[in-house]
Amino acid sequence: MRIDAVEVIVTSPGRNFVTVRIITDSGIVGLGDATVNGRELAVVSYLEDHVGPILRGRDASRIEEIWHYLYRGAYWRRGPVTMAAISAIDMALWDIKAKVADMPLYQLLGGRVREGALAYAHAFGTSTEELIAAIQAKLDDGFQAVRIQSAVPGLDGVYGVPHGKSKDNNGAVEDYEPAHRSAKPIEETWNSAAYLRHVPTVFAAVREHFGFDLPLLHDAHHRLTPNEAAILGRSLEPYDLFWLEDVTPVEQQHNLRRVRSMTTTPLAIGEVFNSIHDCYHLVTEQLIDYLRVPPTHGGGITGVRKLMDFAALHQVKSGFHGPTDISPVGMAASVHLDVALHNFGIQEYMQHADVTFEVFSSDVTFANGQLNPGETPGLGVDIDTAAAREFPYEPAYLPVARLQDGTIHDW
Ligand code: KDG
Ligand code: MG
Repeated sequence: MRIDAVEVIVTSPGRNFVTVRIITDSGIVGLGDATVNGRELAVVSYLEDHVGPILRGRDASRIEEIWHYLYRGAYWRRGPVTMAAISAIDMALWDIKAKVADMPLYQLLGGRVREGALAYAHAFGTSTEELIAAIQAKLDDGFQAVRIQSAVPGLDGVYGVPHGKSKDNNGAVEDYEPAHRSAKPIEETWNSAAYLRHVPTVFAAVREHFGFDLPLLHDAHHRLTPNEAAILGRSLEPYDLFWLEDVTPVEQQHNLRRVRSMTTTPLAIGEVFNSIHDCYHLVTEQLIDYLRVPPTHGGGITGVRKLMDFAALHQVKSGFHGPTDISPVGMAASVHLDVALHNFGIQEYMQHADVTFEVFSSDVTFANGQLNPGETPGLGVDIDTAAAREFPYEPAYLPVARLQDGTIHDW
């Protein structure tokens, strides 16, 4: 079975998505997610100008070889753009292989090891009362684990607490960089000292209201120094977090040594990683508990399966990134892995806007706090190419953070 064409579809139903469609000479088609939030068109060029032309005519069944052809066979390796392109090709080839086998993808990964994948929702509030109401709404929706983010007194906007009212972004319940937001990044202010003082008070109020059975998570979005991260981890220990995420910028893996030695709060990292080399020391030195790199950015099913098997040797579990900028195609890939990986931890699940499903269809279901991939052969997803054309690309960016004196701050 030969690859006839590699199509790249850019569409913005609620937000921008880049989807690869591999068409084979047998007529079987596979889908892959290549979305890199805020840098979408760079991946489109990589795929259309450099990957598609060298894949035409190749044997679509040789997934492992194609992975190495694109990764090892290229002089310029790694990086988010290259790896998102490889991820999408790999995902589409696994979709095809599972369709040929007439099995849902998770069966080719060894079959189920659990009945469903525990998912966590996002809850946010500009006040503690609003946050408590938002958590309750997620529990009412069936979630059994919640990430909580709160505005910080004195700061205009904090990432993770969407600007404007929820439900007004093209019907999105929650979204940080929706289509129509603005052609340039918005700017937010940041003050680590104010944040470090405020967050423990939020957790105290939430634990007081909901008790200790509810798994709670929190994301620091890479904003802290190792020492600040250690202070935060220690101050949150009484509130028994499921995890504390992305405490420091990611370039320096050794940053986590200080954090780890100072606090027993579980740590998660890796939504911006794209290869095993980004987290080798984090894993082998057991500096983290959960690894966040999803199949959309970590080299597809092939890349992330290897990464998670390696992590399993060091008791590190998965917690794949699952915001709305992972398309329904990428989400399906994650959920197939979630039910098949022994060292699954939890799955992030930000629900897409209704308008997203005017373009994509997906067999992924959510019930009793868990996600399931469905039984359709392949990934269980499809894209309506005519509907996709109705939602043209619009520039949309992640915000930029500045300190109150104007200095640009870390992501
Ligand atoms: O593309 C980046 C966003 O999806 C990300 O910042 C959201 O931190 C995030 C998360 O944990 O989902
Ligand atoms: Mg995050």
